[in-house]
Amino acid sequence: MGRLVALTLLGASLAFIGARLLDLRERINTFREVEPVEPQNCHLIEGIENGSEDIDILPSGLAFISSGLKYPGLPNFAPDEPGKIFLMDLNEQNPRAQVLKISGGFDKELFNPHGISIFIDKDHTVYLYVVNHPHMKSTVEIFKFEEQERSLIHLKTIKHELLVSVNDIVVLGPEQFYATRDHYFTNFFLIFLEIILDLHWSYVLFYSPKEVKVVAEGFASANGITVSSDQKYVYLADVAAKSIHIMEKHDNWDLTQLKVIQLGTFADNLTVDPATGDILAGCHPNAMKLFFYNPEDPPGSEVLRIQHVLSEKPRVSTLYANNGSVLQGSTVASVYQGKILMGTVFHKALYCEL
Ligand SMILES: [Ca+2]
Ligand SMILES: [Ca+2]
Repeated sequence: MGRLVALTLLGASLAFIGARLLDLRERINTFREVEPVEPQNCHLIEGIENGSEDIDILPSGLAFISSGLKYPGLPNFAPDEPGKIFLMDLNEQNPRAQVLKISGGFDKELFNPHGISIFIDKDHTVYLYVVNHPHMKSTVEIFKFEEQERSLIHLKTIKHELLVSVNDIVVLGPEQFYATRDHYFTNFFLIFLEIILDLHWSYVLFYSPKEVKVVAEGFASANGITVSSDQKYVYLADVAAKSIHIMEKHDNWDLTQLKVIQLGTFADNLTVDPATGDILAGCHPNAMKLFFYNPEDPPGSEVLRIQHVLSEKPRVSTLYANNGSVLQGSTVASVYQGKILMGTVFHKALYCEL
């Protein structure tokens, strides 16, 4: 009798896992291919070969690019090279990427940069906040940008027990930021379970030296985060749910959800077009190709523009789409005066004129 019960339980478990795996195959867009869309005058950025996961641009047109991310389960073509921050001046005729020197008491060998966010203080000092994964842990590094010297001075490392599996941040005040936790678990096997069971245990955290709290939760995998130009709304990409959440920001930093925009593609990082207020989303069209990398059939890239974000009917259009022949695994797109810069998890970076 005991054996019969055990066999029945085993059979039921296998059937359940099988059904979840079949469901997962659909959820990760296993069979999706993209139709190409390419703006004019595009070229790959020389010198960026190992990722450009996140990009943030100063109002003056200087772009910061985080490069060299090592993330469990995703490819990296230079596993022994530390990560870097590149700078590009988008006012130049042919903008080139240069590596920013880093000084201060900071272990550059362990630099594993992920999401980034610029903060400009009242005295116009520019700070770059960078999500870092030394030894696959999560910290937030604060750097001061020295424009003349083209360098970053490391000022501080922020750690907190709730700053776990951090993907992206958006800084809104001195040491005040929202951060996304993309998975609840940190163990690779448990992350896999979290994905196949479609657990919604990921959240958005508010951090300040005085208070740290979860301000929005229930996401499958909270990834890119940014704010509207007037700083009244927070935009969040739930990458695994293929959606963008529009949330209202309150004086006490709490967030309440206003609406969810379904995309049908895996939105990674989000930026706002300063000229229009539109959201730009760097997306993964097919997550299967991203996680099971095959150079013969690589993951593609897709950049969406979402207009009229706060209206009844936001309009979603495709700015860029490629099957991986040019750009693989796009994560972000950022615009400046008719130019667009697109980044990737582990591949190159593309610059186009719109
Ligand atoms: Ca970011
Ligand atoms: Ca991201």
